[in-house]
Amino acid sequence: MAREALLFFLLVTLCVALILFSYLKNSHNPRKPLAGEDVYLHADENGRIVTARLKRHDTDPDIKLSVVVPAFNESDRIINMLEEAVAHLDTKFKQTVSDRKRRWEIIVVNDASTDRTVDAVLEYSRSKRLGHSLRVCSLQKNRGKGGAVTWGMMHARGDYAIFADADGASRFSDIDILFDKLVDNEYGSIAIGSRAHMVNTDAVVKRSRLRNFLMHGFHSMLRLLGIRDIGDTQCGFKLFSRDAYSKIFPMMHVEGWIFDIEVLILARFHGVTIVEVPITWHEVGGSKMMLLKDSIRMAIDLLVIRLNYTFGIWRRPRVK
Ligand SMILES: Nc1nc2c(ncn2[C@@H]2O[C@H](COP(=O)(O)OP(=O)(O)OP(=O)(O)O)[C@@H](O)[C@H]2O)c(=O)[nH]1
Ligand SMILES: *[C@@H]1O[C@H](CO)[C@@H](O)[C@H](O)[C@H]1NC(C)=O
Ligand SMILES: *[C@@H]1O[C@H](CO)[C@@H](O)[C@H](O)[C@H]1NC(C)=O
Repeated sequence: MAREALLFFLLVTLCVALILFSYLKNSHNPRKPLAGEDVYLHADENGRIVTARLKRHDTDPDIKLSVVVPAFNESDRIINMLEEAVAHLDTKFKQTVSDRKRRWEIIVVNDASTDRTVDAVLEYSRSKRLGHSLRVCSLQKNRGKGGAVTWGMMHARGDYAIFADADGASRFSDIDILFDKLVDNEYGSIAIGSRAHMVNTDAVVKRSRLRNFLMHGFHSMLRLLGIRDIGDTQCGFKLFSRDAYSKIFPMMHVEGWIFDIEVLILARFHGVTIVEVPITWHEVGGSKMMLLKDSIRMAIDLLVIRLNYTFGIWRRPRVK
């Protein structure tokens, strides 16, 4: 009797291990680019919408900053965010007062939206004559925020690159604070916006109880599995030096909400310096996170990231 029980137990364990293994094996490979994803749209000087070829790992010495904006069904919110960003970028990135050349680019990564996101962005670009400075790339199939940011970062050309949410929850001009705090480091550096200083303020307390409960759960799990010394890993406002973003993003696997954690883990592996900088944040209506479903996904992803690097299944870059 005992022997059968043992056998049964072994079988069950084996099955569970197999299922888990095949899940891990199949569900977290970085997606290969699909046909039609290697181009971007922009509005030319005459206001025509033009298609051009995207180049990976390209550089342009004239571009100081690339801004990557993931957008999924954002036609309502993204224009406000772009306006705020363009206004700030146009005053900030000038060599001289009369300099009219734009030394920045915005890359909007449309993650297979089914609304008017692309049209709205191109219309805006045409009205502001942004030309090559605003590129719109479209993923053919939805990849999730991590996939979209990764795609944008692989095609950024600036000395620095930041990703920022399309909902404008962070104040774009806070990028100045991030730049101030960015450390010089030959292996690259990152300044991440942080809302950790707001935990006991209205903005957080007013959020629903479920949301806060999940947030605390998430943080406990993070402490166990991931990153211990960063107060807010999930803020959608992170600035990278070129050394940092060009090393980190080609190695990314995670496509979902939790990709920030993999970014930070990879940064550590690469010897990149991370500084956390308090920024202004206001909750914007219309979030597309489905609380319970996304929390469960995040928990699973977090476990996968940890296991994967611990068992050396994902290649760990060498730290010098
Ligand atoms: N690419 C991609 N981006 C997404 C997806 N869902 C949301 N986003 C983008 O991720 C950013 C943040 O999305 P929100 O829906 O505002 O998420 P949120 O719950 O408000 O997140 P917080 O602002 O941190 O509270 C926006 O730029 C969205 O367009 C998705 O499925 N794919
Ligand atoms: C980790 O991810 C890789 C590649 O995405 C996959 O092949 C592997 O099975 C995963 N394994 C674990 C334990 O997470
Ligand atoms: C995106 O927008 C379209 C058109 O408004 C809508 O039909 C679709 O359900 C939306 N999808 C999501 C995931 O919000």
